[in-house]
Amino acid sequence: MHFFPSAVLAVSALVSVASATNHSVTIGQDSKLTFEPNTLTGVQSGDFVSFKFVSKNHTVTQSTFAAPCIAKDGGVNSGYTPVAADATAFPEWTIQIDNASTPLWFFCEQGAHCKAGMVFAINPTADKSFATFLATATGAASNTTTTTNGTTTGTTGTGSTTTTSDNTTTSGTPAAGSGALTLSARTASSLLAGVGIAVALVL
Ligand SMILES: [Cu+2]
Repeated sequence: MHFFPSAVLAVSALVSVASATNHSVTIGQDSKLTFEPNTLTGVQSGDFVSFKFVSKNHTVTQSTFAAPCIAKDGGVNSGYTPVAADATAFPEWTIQIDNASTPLWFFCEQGAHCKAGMVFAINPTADKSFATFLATATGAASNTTTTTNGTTTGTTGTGSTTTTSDNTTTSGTPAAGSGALTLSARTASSLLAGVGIAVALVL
């Protein structure tokens, strides 16, 4: 019998390609202001994250841990993605994670959705937790509870759903294909340069 080392190499290359995972996130399930799930952990470099918009008009906009509701300079952005009430097909926006070694933070730019807790994180840590990110977004982190004349006021930080108008604001520029779609500072010489951050909006 002959042994073919090249066959072994071919198999190992296939395994490597097949290891990229696709993570799915649903946006606006049951017309709520939500990313479901709102946190992904264990995401690896090279993995894909697909966002499916199922109601209203939301965005997936990259931000920072310190400023959850402000678009990050040079960050990725799906742009406003409206979904008709009677829609039967739903837009999907997919990013490939170039560098999963640090947490990535996102929010919805629409109206007051972020302040209502419409935020999302990839690989949060103990130091930079999703709970803290959410509390910063909703303002719970900076508010203090005060007691005046026996009446306790202040925020609870529960992130409960706030009713807002979702159908009035449709401004904004869809960013698909804008060319500013890099999730990391990796250089062009990286292994993933060929695919880079692949972003696709599929209707
Ligand atoms: Cu939204």
